[in-house]
Amino acid sequence: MTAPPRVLAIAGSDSSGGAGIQADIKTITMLGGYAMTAITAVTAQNSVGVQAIEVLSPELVGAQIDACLSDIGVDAIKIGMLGSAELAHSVADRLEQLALPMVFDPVMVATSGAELADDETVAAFGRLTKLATLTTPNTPELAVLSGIQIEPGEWDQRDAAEIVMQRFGAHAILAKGGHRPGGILIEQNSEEAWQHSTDDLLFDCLYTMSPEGYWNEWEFPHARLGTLHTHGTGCTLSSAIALGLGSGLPLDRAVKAAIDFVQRALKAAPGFGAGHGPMGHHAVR
Ligand code: PXL
Repeated sequence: MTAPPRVLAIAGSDSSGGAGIQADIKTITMLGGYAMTAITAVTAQNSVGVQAIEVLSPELVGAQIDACLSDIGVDAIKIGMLGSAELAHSVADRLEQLALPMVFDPVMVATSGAELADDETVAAFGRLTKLATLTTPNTPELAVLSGIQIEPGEWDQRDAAEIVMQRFGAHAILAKGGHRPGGILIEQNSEEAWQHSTDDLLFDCLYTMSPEGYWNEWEFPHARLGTLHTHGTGCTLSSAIALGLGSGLPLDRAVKAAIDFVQRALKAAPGFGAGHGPMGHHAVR
């Protein structure tokens, strides 16, 4: 039996199990990997909201990372919620000493629950964006990182990705289309629930810049599924990509496989909770 890829998720805990480190462990495990964690923050939350957050100390987060690296070993890293600019800087200090595939999901949630988009955070996120093999912003996060407004229309998104690359020296950006308008919502559980035409598609776009300065881009069209239960999609996507990179897949194939996993987990959502409930990682075979 070949050894499973070892993936370290540096991210926050979601008590309700749908997002954060819990989504990372489920994703990595269901895809055949070995999941390890460095927990950055503990959140009390459920499908209707976040009730409390406490960010852990940089020392404790660093000790968790070192514990995994020094014994089990790590094939790829996923970075999610960091919760403070200070913690983001200290994680960047630690990761700058490593040469591993890294996927950075630039989650902007602060201890207060408010958006973390101040100058210090953007600077620290810039360092992580430069280090990462791939950064996976949604539209609001891409707007913060690039400093430009992103209106409907693909060109703004591409311009924003190019600015992030120039501003921070980033190598690759996956601009997630889920927050953008477009794509007809398909009613969940309706007759035609999982049948769709091209009108129902939305696009995740992967942009890369080679060290020699060559630009490349890929579009990944997929259905916008008519479901409330989207909690944890970003966490799931980024840890699935990290798993793919850790198992040696090239970036575009790791992204494609991860998008497929998210789609299948969305379709298998158990319908728990009164709000935006969890996906069905457990049922993706
Ligand atoms: O998807 C962003 C995210 C990341 N990390 C934690 C979260 C969430 C969203 O709920 O709870 C811990």
